[in-house]
Amino acid sequence: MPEQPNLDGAALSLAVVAARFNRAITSRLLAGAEEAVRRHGVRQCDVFWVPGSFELPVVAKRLAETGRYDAIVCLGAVIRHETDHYLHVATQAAAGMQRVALDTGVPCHFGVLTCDTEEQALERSGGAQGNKGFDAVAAAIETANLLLSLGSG
Ligand code: INI
Repeated sequence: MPEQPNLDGAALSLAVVAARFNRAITSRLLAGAEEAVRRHGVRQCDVFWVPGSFELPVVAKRLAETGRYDAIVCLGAVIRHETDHYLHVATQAAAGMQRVALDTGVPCHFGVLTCDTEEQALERSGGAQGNKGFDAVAAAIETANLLLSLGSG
């Protein structure tokens, strides 16, 4: 297998699921994701919104089961507050996405920021630290192309 990633999206259909919670951040992640879709020539990309990051896996699972998508990208922003609520949201979102991928065979990507402060989240959604939405779409394209090249399991 070549070491260089295949980032050609021409054959791929993606779904992006975005959380409305902390929308000021997640809309920036979505802008980054859409930029990656354009830059890599993804054939089709549908966007869906859910209330918060906790709801990302259940919708990702349903989308994966439709058979219409080569990969799912989940976008969210979990920011630490006074209680440990955020910890449960982040942990369950991550575990749920990995479960979607392993249970369905459709890669499901973790474009969810887990930050201490809104400033850190801004830096990672189009600021000094790049855009994790863009990165998640690039990872989705590479993984989907690799899985396609391996054939059905
Ligand atoms: N959802 C997020 O996406 N980010 C958060 O930081 C967050 N915090 O901290 O509460 C959050 N909570 C909502 C959660 O995702 C669910 O929508 C809610 O619990 C209803 O199921």
